[in-house]
Amino acid sequence: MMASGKKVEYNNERTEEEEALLDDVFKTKGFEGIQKYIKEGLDKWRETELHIAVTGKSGAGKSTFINVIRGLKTGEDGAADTDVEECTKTVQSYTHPKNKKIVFWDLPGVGTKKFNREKYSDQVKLATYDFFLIFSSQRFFDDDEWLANKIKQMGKKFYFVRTKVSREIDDEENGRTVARGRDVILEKIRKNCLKNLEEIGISDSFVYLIDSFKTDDFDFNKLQSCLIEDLPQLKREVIVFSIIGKTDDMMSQKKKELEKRIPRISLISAVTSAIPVPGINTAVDFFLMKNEVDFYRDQFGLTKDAINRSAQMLGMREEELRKDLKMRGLFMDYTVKGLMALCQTIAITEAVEEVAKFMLPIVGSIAAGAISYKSTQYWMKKILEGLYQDALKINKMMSMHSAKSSSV
Ligand SMILES: Nc1nc2c(ncn2[C@@H]2O[C@H](COP(=O)(O)OP(=O)(O)O)[C@@H](O)[C@H]2O)c(=O)[nH]1
Ligand SMILES: [Mg+2]
Repeated sequence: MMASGKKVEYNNERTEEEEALLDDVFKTKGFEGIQKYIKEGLDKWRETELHIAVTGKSGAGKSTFINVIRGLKTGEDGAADTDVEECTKTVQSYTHPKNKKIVFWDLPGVGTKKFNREKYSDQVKLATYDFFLIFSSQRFFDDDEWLANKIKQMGKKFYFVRTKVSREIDDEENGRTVARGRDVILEKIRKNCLKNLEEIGISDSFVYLIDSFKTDDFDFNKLQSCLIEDLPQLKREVIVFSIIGKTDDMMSQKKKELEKRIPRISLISAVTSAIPVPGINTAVDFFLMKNEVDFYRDQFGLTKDAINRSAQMLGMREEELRKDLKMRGLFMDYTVKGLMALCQTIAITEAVEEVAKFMLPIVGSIAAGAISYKSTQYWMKKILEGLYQDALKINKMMSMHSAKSSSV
């Protein structure tokens, strides 16, 4: 079957990363070896550990933040106790509910009798973390500067985080006769924080103003995005693919990382088509495609269960939600059979024309391989975009819904 007259737009640009990957696998392994190698690469993030240290004085809001970022409330099973004097404790660890390899470490702040500068590095095993969040609900002190320098010397990143800003804004608003905009108050807090950091010898820094009870507000998302951007590729995948956040910004981060997998998925497809299996149509690796699409849906909160949950929150039935939003991605049949039918709608003649221009080092000489590569790439991009748009639509509907219910 062929969709007559349908123009297929291919993107022939190959990234350097893709190029190096193609070269490397081609030289060292046979076709089967290549398949295995790329598949393992796709899953490597699942085995990669990420250790996040949260440090700061007692009462700064460390435990509360760790609970919130793990999607838990104080008092729930597995949640950290909040408002607990920590002088008797040392270091507590909490794993991420979606990925046990992400560990949050609740560290006591430096500068108490028990945790003084001389012993701190050893006591908390400072060298073992990937990055540090230095918390305060008020001022930062010389001890924070000392710690920041230690972290810098180890070649690692730290971020200053000022907590409980919502409460401070409320207090300030309540204490005034003439109302002042929340933004104005927020900027005043920011300015004070930066001045405070300068006073302890840290200039050119940024401080994230957050409130763990208002994660949609202030710098909470900015902090999350910044951590992601600063991490090396594999660690970035760990956090982007594990984090539950559903903001538009998070969805776009997820899309960006998922997109990077497409050349590899396409290459496996191409290689598969070059290995003849009698009696099986291996033009494209549909099982692989289906797995990847399932992964997209899980990432975007578009599995059947997740859509059901979203529909419930909106007070609708699942079918209603799909129809209401005219969801493109969700109307598609993502079974292996459905994907096969989809791929057959590609204009084969055009795909073959493309092959002439597209010289893959490994499979370029094999027309079937090049066609598989291009059609897998084409459809995965389309499917990813469709699902991404659907996720944004749900987000929009959710925020309209919550705005409506809070104005009632
Ligand atoms: N309003 C507000 N209260 C917070 C915030 N973070 C923590 N708290 C409260 O501050 C107290 C101490 O928090 P906790 O997380 O136990 O601090 P830790 O000692 O640094 O672990 C608790 O009563 C929390 O409910 C926040 O961002 N906003
Ligand atoms: Mg605590």
